[in-house]
Amino acid sequence: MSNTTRTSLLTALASAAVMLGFSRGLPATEPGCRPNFLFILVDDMGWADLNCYGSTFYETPNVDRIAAGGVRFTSGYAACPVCSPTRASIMTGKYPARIGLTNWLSGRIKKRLVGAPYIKQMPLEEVTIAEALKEAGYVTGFVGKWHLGGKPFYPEKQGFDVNVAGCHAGSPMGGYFAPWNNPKLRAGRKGEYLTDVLTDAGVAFIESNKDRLFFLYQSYHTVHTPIQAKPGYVEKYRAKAAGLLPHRGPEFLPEGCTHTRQVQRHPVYAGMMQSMDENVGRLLDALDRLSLADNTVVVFMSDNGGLATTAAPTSNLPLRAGKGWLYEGGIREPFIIRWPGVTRPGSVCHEPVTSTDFYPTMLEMAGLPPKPAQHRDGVSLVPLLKEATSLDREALYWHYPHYSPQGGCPSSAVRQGDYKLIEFFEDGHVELYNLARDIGEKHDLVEKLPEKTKQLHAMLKTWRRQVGAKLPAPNPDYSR
Ligand SMILES: [Ca+2]
Repeated sequence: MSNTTRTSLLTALASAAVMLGFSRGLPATEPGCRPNFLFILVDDMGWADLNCYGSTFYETPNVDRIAAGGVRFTSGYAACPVCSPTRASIMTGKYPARIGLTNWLSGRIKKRLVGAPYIKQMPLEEVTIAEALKEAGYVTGFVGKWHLGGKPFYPEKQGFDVNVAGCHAGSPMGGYFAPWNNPKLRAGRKGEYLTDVLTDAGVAFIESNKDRLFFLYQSYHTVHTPIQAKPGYVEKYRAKAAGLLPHRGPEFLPEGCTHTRQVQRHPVYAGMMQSMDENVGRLLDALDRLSLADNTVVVFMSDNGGLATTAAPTSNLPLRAGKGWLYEGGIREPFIIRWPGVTRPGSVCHEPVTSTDFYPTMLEMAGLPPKPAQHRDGVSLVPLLKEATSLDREALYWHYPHYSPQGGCPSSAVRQGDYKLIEFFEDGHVELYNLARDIGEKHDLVEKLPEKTKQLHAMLKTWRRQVGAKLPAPNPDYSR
């Protein structure tokens, strides 16, 4: 065989390999279709905070661009009403109760009960979604808030090739304006805004890996406290709020031992939302500019409900309560997936889905085999993204056996179809709601539907046994 013939043959074989998707060492189920992933997680943002979910005060044209090109889920949930457990559920595909990480790191409030014991880091034994994709040839980047353990458990120990800013802390160390004090982030220049700097890192990661398969997990600290925005934006929204008609009815209503905000018009929070949205736009623009958008899946969600009680910068209405509670305001999230060439632009899905589902979904999108040890709680959403209308799943579950700083009490919940039952551990009472008719959870159906109540309560108790959920205990030092 002549050198020319051999070269032609090798070139032809290489082209065929690329067409068949073997170019990166593993076969894809759909030739040449293995996508990049840009996963954008926002902290503490509420279900009703985006224009595409109904907000008329905040301005989010860029996040709305993701929804316009993909599927917007109306019943997308976080696996927990506080930070760290939901983050662990995304990384592991498991319910927080199954891995024993059920509270934010590291909080423990005692009242009538002592919160259940929980682990203080995501175990290294878990095969994270980053490890699974890295094993398949993806370069993996983490930018922003981690909050899943100390140094031995940082992102670089959990499958990420690059870690910018990911550390033990749950809030920006030193606030949103430089100087900050983050061991994994360069010193900021005076006046620099954290959300902008994290996007610089995300865009740099995309640019330097534009010729490789990549998974970028862009995990913004915003819109978590401290509520701090650029002064110009604060002025803009102060003027906007002043121009609104007075809010009809009270601005706050009682919720347990606290109160819930009933209207969105906090100018500083609105300024944070604008910075968040602009920076999401910068990431999307980078994908467009580098001609990567058509082969990049974009996911957008928040890790728990909006902060609507206690400090209360936002309102999750029509949902009840907010971060730290198992009412819908604490767990229902903006949940958007854009998969170019697959998702029908601007579509809406009402099937209940949750943060444990990303793990099996992303593996299937990448044409990778399932990992049965990790896929114990999540379900792949690929059928829904391809226009199926429902999933084969019995129910969704939550277990938050702790008091939250926002007034939430130790509780568990189950949602099956339109019905949701919440069990409160302090006094053992349960509440039942029909979310299709009563999204605001105002009408408790326990007395009206005793059989349904019994059935869901039994399912919840069985599930807790199956996952080894730990329960809170009486507090011997408690006195009224
Ligand atoms: Ca959070």
